[in-house]
Amino acid sequence: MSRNFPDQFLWGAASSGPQMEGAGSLNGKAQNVWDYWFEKEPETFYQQIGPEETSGFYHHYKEDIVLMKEIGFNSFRTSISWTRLIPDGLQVNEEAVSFYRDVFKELNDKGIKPIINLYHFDMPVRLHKQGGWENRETAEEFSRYAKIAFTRFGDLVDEWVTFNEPIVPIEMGYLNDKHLPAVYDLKRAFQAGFHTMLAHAKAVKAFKKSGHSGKIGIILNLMPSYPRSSDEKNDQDAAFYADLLFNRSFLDPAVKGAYPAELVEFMKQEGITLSFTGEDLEIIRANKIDFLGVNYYQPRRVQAGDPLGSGLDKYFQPYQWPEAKINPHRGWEIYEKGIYDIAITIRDHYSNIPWFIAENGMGVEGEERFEDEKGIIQDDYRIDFMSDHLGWLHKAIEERSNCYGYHVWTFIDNWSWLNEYKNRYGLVRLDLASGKRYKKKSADWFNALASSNQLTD
Ligand code: BGP
Repeated sequence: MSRNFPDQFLWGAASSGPQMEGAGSLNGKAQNVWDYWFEKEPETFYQQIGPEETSGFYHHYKEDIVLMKEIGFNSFRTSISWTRLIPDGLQVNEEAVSFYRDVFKELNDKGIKPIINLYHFDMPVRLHKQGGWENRETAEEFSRYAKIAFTRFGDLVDEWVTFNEPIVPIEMGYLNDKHLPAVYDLKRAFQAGFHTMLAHAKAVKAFKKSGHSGKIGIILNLMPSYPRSSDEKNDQDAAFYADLLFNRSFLDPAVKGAYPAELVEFMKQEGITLSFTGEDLEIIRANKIDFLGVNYYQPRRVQAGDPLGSGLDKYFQPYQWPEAKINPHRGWEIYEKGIYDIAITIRDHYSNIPWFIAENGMGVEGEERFEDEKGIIQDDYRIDFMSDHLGWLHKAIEERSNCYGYHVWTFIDNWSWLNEYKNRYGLVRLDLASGKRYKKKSADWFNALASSNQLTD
């Protein structure tokens, strides 16, 4: 069976500056939280591999872009490194401007549309030390940074993203110890989340005011929430709260311009009072996104909360679905239909806003064992993963979902926040020691898919 995707469908991959560029402090880049954390506690990082050990896009972007073209990409998403562009928060780093301008030109020249994100978990250390997103001033600084990016690169980029997965630094940094500041504090989490949303809306406002003809959006990691049972009210409530806190807390204000009333109610229940002004809410209301990017890896399965539990346990608890298919390497459930459920939710509850899959991919540990005698990684599991998800995405598009693209995570094996190079995600294999690139089997499969705009079984 072959299934066609809409004309002009975007095919490509996503990555981020901090995970791919390398080049550490070269040409004036200042530290972000990851550089700082690694310097202080390298043992927290898998095999003590720090953020400087990347595929070296900073030096290799020309050959990488040639490779992207060979794999059939017509688009590519990466992020600007905030501390490379404005190291001290005041002065624009002209070396960084010329690097990014060259990259965007190179992409455009090859017919690969750059989709440029402003923030991918890389808080400048300078701001982190002043409270990061908990500090309202960070939203002001972010908006200044965004304006600089629009002015310096607006002629080369027409699809902009404010944040990638804004909830992740909140969840992992304020309800977990996987991002800095690594504390457990629900109130601080909400305040930091609010300032992130405010920063987003201020950047959207600046973009609209700038008169650029392009579009601006946000990328959210939406995890459809499924209850353990469909007839137990407590399980249903659990799914409702998981969705409210982890999906709708950014989705609703970004698309609809307002926080869900139930979220406000939740904060009251928890005794959380935020500091904000009426003007902040007005900025959020007036600056909705043009498009949405969705990162989809796995669903969230939950069961009834524990009334005596603490924190969010009161509302929901994780649930291991016995029938779940688990990616043994990353421990994440693989549930292809989740992509369809997201598409239908966006169609029916978020005015069918134009959206695209901004990340979907499979991380595998010890991939070298799948190498054939010619040295090519036979990653059929990755091909199946993409193909199965795309099948469900295609069905949603047939049912009127306004989805206009699919980006895989990722182009080339890259450094990751929590696992460094433990799990490989690339269509292209990176030999970390030599820096050499080798296409995996999935790269050829992707090229056939993108070039034909057609999924074939
Ligand atoms: C997403 C992030 C990416 C990337 C990916 C894979 O949440 O946007 O930056 O890292 O997940 O996750 P991991 O590398 O932790 O397996």
